[in-house]
Amino acid sequence: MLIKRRRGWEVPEHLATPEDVFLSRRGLIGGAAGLAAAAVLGPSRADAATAAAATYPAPRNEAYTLDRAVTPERFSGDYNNFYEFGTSKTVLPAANALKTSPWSIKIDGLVEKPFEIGVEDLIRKAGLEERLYRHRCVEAWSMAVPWTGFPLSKLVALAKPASGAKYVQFQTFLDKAVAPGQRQFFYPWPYIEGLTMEEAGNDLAFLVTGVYGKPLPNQFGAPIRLAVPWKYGFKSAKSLVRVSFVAERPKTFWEGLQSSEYGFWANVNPAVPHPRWSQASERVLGTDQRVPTLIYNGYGEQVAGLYKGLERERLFV
Ligand SMILES: Nc1nc2c(c(=O)[nH]1)N[C@H]1C(S)=C(S)[C@@H](COP(=O)(O)O)O[C@H]1N2
Ligand SMILES: [Mo]
Repeated sequence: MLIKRRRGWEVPEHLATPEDVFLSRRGLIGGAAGLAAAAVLGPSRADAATAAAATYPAPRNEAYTLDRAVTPERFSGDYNNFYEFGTSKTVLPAANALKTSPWSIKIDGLVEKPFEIGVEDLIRKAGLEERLYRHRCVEAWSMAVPWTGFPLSKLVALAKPASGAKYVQFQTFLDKAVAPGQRQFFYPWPYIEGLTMEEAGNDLAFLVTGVYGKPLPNQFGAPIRLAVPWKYGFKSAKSLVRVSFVAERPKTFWEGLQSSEYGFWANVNPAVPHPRWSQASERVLGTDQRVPTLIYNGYGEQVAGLYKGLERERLFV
């Protein structure tokens, strides 16, 4: 995402979308990924990697369908926003420096009892499913991906929030030694995002641990990130280390940087332009097409009710 000048989508586009790439890969992944991991990692880490890969692909939840082709991984996996690893879209090599296992998340704030839980443990408790979701970046590009994960509401239930909790705050890891972007003091690290409790309880709010039928590659926000598909992509914070239940609205990363352009609510709305560009349409990654953007990114039926009575808020910035 950009503060000034350059616009993310003004990048030359190329190549067409083969719609069968993802489907053909699915059949292979369970066995092949484990074997490949064993070959690359050697015997000691191979067992853990094989165990993790064995839970993928997870069963598809058919309630979440798409109106468009799944974006092939070679496009979505090499065009990422992950400012911890730089401001270009090519963060893949740098992001691979992040060690994502073991990894645990702190659950704290207004909860019955704060605790820390390993991602593997969390996955065992919550279970995994696959959902096809659209993703709409505020920069007006989009993709459609098969995320694997579990509803955020399951983590909320484990956390047992107190009645005073009004918001859920998400925090990304902070480690200047591995994340060169975090050495730039201009940014208000760590990356913080937030949802209201009601938003967090909506079934669409999803914690993601995998994509394309396998554990998340680092550039997508491994080992666990958020997906809130009715909001602009920056709400979907990556590589989470802490989830806090709080009484006050969190001060989010992008809001801290440029609140006139990136607010707390950030619901997708084609009729409300960004101060510097239109949000009426979007460029679909891996294609040369622009398609009309939909209110709440097409998820209005599920989420519009969350905003009744909040009409005076800046819901779409
Ligand atoms: N920690 C962190 N989370 C982040 C970002 C980031 O820079 N850092 N970028 C956001 C933005 S702007 C988008 S569009 C999505 C991109 O997700 P993707 O790279 O998996 O497509 O991640 C979001 N989550
Ligand atoms: Mo974004």
